[in-house]
Amino acid sequence: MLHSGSRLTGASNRSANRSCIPSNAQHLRPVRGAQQQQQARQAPLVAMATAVKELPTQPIEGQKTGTSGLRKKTNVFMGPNYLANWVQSLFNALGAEIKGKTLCLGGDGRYFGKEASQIIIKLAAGNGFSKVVVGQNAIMATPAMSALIRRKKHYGGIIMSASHNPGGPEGDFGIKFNYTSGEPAPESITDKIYGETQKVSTLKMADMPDVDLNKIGSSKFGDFELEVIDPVEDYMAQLKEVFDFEALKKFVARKDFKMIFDAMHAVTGPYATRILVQELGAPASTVKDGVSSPDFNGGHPDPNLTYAKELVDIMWGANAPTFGAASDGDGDRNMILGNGFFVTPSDSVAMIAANASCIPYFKGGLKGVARSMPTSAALDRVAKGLNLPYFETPTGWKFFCNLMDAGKCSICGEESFGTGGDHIREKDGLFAVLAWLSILAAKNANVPEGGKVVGVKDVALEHWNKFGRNFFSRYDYEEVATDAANKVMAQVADVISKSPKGTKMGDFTLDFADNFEYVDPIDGSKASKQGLRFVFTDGSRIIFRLSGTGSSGATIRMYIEQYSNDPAKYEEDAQKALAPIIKLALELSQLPQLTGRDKPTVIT
Ligand code: VG1
Ligand code: CO
Repeated sequence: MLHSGSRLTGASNRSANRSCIPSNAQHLRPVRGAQQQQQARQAPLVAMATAVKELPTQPIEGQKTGTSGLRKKTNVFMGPNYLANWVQSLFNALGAEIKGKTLCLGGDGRYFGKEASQIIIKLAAGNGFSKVVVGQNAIMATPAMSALIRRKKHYGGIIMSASHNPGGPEGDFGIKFNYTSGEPAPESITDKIYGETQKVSTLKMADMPDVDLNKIGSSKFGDFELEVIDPVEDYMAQLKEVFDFEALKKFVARKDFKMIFDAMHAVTGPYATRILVQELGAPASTVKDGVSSPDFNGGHPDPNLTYAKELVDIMWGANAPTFGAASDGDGDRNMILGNGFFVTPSDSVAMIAANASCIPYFKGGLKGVARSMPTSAALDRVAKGLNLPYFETPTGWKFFCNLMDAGKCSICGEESFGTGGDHIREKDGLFAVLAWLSILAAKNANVPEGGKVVGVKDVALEHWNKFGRNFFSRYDYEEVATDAANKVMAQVADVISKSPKGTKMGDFTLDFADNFEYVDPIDGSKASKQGLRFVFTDGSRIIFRLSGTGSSGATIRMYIEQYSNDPAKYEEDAQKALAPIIKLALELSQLPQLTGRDKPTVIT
């Protein structure tokens, strides 16, 4: 049924508004002038879509963005006005520039995402966006959002995700904003949003019905347009510009090559199925747990050796595939495995950079590379070898984006299973998978089918033999009492304050110790207190940070790195090779005594 004035060009579902916004609207303020006001009297449903309700609200404490957006328990987000307050604060922070612009929307499919979308769409319309583009069923992987914003030149996007954190009513929900070049909002914006959350008083919501997010197409609500799109299309088009899909297809078709990709019941299921199975022709069984579910099947969609255990078992089992990979809740992380072999993310980004000529997009050479501070210096060694500029940034993808925008960085990565390139402005799980596939395809180009396939471990050994090996490990102590975690950090800071250059610590001699600070070389913005670090004269490092992505308690991250150029050691287990420096780190931090934890929750 079409209502007068409602130019319905696609799907629209006039179901009841079930948002948690209280219906005690104080003012009903027409925003589109007298004509619409006239219509408001004649056709209430249409008028609702063109009017804006101003709902009173009050600031809610603690809506501070962490490393990557605002993350809280789902039931907190579902509380009265919790989500709406943050989104309204975002729009207030962005100010007049949003008028008439297009906002993108989507998320990792976790519980509450669809309901949240309805609230966000109404707020976007009520605050002056002329259009919202939303992924079908409110789905949009994080890298896909970045690709969409860039390719279609949209104003920005809201991603509903708590990434690798568990989902569901008992799990976490999250939200973040990506800006015009597809990048996670820089701190200048997130600080402003937080400021707005402390004074927000009015929610501006378009008075329109809930929309059908299942059907692809456009709907109009007065002047406001909503378009539901295929969430894979732009992303795949982007990847096709980066990789040689024909060459990858040929490689995947080899009978002596098998791969497996674990989507962990999260957002990459439909993406991996389209790209790996439909485009590259891999068998359907290549994608493991490819059907996304709102609570990730009760799992923890974090692609590491602990939470992706099923994949690990397959890759260490009999008849293991040559290549295995996994991605996280929102599709921006990746884990790369070979047959019985784990590539640390720090090594992975270094190896991709060293082999970048296997990827058409990088054929002209790399502009530069960058890594987050706790990430091992394996990438620096490649940069030195290739005579490339390289950068060390704080933890969090947003810090890479100015470098990429300024044309100073082509490939970057974080030790936390994040790898990416300047084709978009987010870390990109499937990019890493296709990058490794491209490397393997190139290394096997001259290996006849049935010959000895060059595998992931062969690529790693070749790399270490050229550059040496940066042994690396991260210990995560999750859900530590905040007090105890603060004590550990205070203890480490205390040791730092008493340790001048030259101090002997175990077998190591201190070069310097500090709390990492970064001055962005492009805009001069400063980020301080980004991690306590000990850097030794041989390049070995011990680093402590508190996580900024958790929703309750504290997570302590301890990062350990030691370099070796002794070929006899290259195949040694990292935990064994690093045992003395790990012992030193635990001693100087007094972590076991202060937290009561004798072992970490996750070892990478
Ligand atoms: C963690 C990682 C960091 C990453 C961030 C977001 O942050 O350490 O490298 O950028 O998660 O990743 P923290 O503050 O918990 O250490 V994801 O996949 O959430 O978007
Ligand atoms: Co993620």
